[in-house]
Amino acid sequence: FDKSKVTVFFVLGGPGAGKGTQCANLVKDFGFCHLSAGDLLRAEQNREGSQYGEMIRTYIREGQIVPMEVTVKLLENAMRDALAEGREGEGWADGRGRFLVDGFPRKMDQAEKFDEEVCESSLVLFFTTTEEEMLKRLLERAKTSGREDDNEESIKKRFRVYKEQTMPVIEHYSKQGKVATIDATATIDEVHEKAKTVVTKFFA
Ligand code: UP5
Ligand code: MG
Repeated sequence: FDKSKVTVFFVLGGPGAGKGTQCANLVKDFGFCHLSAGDLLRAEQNREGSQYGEMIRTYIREGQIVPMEVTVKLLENAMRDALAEGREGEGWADGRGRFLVDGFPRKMDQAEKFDEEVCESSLVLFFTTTEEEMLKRLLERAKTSGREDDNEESIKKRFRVYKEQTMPVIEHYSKQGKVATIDATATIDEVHEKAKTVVTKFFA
C-alpha cells in the first residue's frame, strides 16, 4: 500500500498498562483503525491451518517475542485489508488512514524492520504505570480474559521481557523525539483525557 496515505501511531507500555483500553477510546475520538499485535497473533494462533499456531502459543505463554517476520507480516496484511475495505479512520479529515498499532514494536529488530519495510510511525504513545498496578489489573482481568498469559508466572516473564527488550525501543524513539509519555496511573477516564489531549495536539 501507499505509505504516504497512512499515519501510524505506535502504542506502547507494560503488560496491563491499559494500551488496549485507551486505543478503544481513541478510536471513538479520532477514527483510528486499531490493530493490536497481540490480538493478531492470538487470532493467527487459533486460525485453522496456521503453520505458526503452536509456535505462537508457546511464545505467548512464556512472554517471549514471537519472531518478527510473523508479526510484521500480520500487521502489514491487516493494514492492507483495512485500507482496501476503507476501515481506517472514519471521520479522518487529513486524507490519510489513521492506524493505532498497539503493543508493537516491542523489540528493536521489529522496530527496524517495520520502519524500513512498512512505514515509519509518526508518534509513540507510551503509557506508564507501576508494576504493582499492572499486576493488579492483569490478575483482575485474568478472572474473565481466558488469556493463557494472564497468570502470575507468565506475567512476571512478560515484565522481564518488557524491561529488557521493549524499553530500548522506547529509548530509541525518544531520541527521535517521537515519544509522548502518558501517566496511566489514574482512572480510565482520566488517562483517556490525557491521551486525547496529546493526539489532538498532534493533529492540530
Ligand atoms: N484497566 C485498563 N486501564 C485501567 C485503569 N486506568 N485503571 C484501572 N484498570 C484499568 O488493560 C488491562 C486491564 O486493566 C483490563 O482489565 C482493563 O480493564 C484494566 P488493557 O487495556 O488490556 O491493557 P494492555 O496494556 O492492552 O495489556 P495487555 O495484557 O494486552 O498487554 P501486553 O502488552 O502484555 O499484551 P499483548 O497482547 O500486547 O501481547 C501479548 C503477547 O503477545 C506478548 O507477551 C508476546 O508474547 C506476544 N507479542 C509478540 O510476540 N510480538 C508483538 O509484537 C506483540 C505481542
Ligand atoms: Mg492489549
